[in-house]
Order: sequence, then C-alpha cells, then structure tokens
Amino acid sequence: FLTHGDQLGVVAVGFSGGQCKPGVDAAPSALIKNGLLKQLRDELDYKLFHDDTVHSYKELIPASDPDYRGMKNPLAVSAVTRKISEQVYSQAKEGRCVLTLGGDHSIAIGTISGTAKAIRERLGREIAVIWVDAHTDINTPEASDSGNIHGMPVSFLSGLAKESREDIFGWLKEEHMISLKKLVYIGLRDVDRPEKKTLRDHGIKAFSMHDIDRHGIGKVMDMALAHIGTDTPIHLSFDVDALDPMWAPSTGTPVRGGLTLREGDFIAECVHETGCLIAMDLVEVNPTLDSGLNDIGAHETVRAGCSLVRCGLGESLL
Ligand code: Z70
Ligand code: MN
Ligand code: MN
Ligand code: MN
Repeated sequence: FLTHGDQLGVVAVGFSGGQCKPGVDAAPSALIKNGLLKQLRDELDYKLFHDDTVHSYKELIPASDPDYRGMKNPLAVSAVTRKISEQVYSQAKEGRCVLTLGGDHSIAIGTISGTAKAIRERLGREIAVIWVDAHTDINTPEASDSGNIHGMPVSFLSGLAKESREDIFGWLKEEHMISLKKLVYIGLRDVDRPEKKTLRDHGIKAFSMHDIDRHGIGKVMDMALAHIGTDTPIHLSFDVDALDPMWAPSTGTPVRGGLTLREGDFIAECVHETGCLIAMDLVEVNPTLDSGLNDIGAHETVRAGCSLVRCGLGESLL
C-alpha cells in the first residue's frame, strides 16, 4: 500500500495570487463550512491531520512584487507555493494521502513538488499526475498571454520553464519535478496555441472533451490509467473549471462544454479505485463569482467541489 488508508493530511490554502480575480481565497472555508471535513471524518472514517487555520500566507506576500519575465506576482506565488510544498511534503512523508483545498491552480506548484519529493524519498518512485481541467496550465512565462501563474504550474513542475532565481521558483529542484511521460490531462477544451505545440512536441497524453464525447468517460479513464500503469502513485489535481459551468459556474474562467458533475465524480472514483491515490487538489472554486440569484451558483459550485473530493476519497465504494 502506498499510503495509510485511514489517514488524511489536509492543507487548506486561501491563495489567489496566481490569477487576477479575488475570491478564490474564500473557497477552503466555504468547502469546510459546507461540511466537507466533517463528512470525511464521520462518514468516510478518515483520521484527519491538519492545523485548524485556513492559511492565506499574507505574511509571505511582499509589498512590492513587480512582474518578472511577464509573470504577475512572481515573488508572492513563489513564496506561498514553496511553503505549501513543505507542508504537503511533511504530510506525504508520513505516508498520508494529502488533500489540498485551494486556492487557484498555481498552488499545484507547491502540492505536486511536495508529493514528488516525499514519494521519491519514501518509496523511491516517480509520481504520476492526473490533471483534470479545461486548461493545460503548461504555459511558459514567455508563451503566456496573461502572465497569470495559474496558467504555468505544469511548465515549472516539469522543467519546461526554468528559473535560477531562488525567490522565483529557483527553489524547485530535481527532486520536486515530474515527468511529462507520467502526466495525463482530462477535460481539455481551452488550450492556448503554444500549449498545443508543447503537447505535440512532448507526446503528452491528453483527453479533451472531444475524446470524452467520442469514447465515453469509462473508456477514457481506462486509457488514462493504462497510460500511467498499475501501482504508480497518483497525484490528482482537479480544477473545478473542468466541470461544465452548469455544475460549477463560480470559477474564474468558466468554459462551456465541460464535464457533467457525474463525469467528474466518476474520474475521481476511478482514481480512488486504483488504490494508488497519494494526493488530491481541488482548486479554482470562487464562491464570490456568482451570476445567479441568492448565491445559488456559488453554493452549487461548493457542493460540486465537495462531491468531487468525497468521490476521490472513496465515498462511492460499496
Ligand atoms: C490561459 C492562461 C487558466 C485556469 C485559466 C488560461 C489558464 N491558458 N487556468 N483558468 N484555471 O492564462 O495561461
Ligand atoms: Mn487549472
Ligand atoms: Mn482551468
Ligand atoms: Mn484561452
């Protein structure tokens, strides 16, 4: 077994500096208030390991943080993700599965580097990453149109983007990195031109919404897990914008034509079923972005997020 099945490390980070819309920092509290941790404890019988605060890491955010190589908030995102990396590492090092509640997707620089390092040290293994998202988040700083670092985490984690400045992701070392051969995308439908070229050039395994329409989600999951291979530790990084805005409207970049909630839950269930899940991130829930009356959209998005996490952690097992 890759983790102690009954133990769960929880990291809650209200960080929004990887993109420009405030409010994604309110997600962890909203998810917890909706009963997520209580459900994991009382219904799924996990023993939770976490400090009770939702971190915002305001103390790590510098007063002045000028753009660097086109990146916005580079010092803040680097410092916060470095801290998250240490937190996730110390949980994973104990052999616990780690749940991280974000926050925008830049936090995956911290979560994935943390598990990659811990699993290397503990098991001598490379992790696989299943990235469920409308987007590939694999822009290099130079290729990015937006400068938002939440569109770049995979490029830093895989070494496609390199930076020697220790205070701007230079802290990422070999032991933190992942292999593009062990990366699988699911749910893609808004991929930038340079990102498409990167997918092709590196032969990255990617299942778009088109592939899901063609084969169905069952076959796509079979293919995704076959690519990774059995007994490989899996880090599941789930961007709620992979879901159709019908199910998850309250997110920074809703893109129509996405996964149904059931398809999203199914993806998480299939990963749970492998017994190889070592970490799960849930990111980009933004309860303050609400188009509907009476915060219905925000509430539905929070509920969808809770459902995805419970499915990843075994709720659907009979
Ligand atoms: C675009 C960029 C992105 C999430 C938007 C968008 C990236 N490719 N990721 N929303 N979650 O800015 O690099
Ligand atoms: Mn994303
Ligand atoms: Mn996305
Ligand atoms: Mn785009």
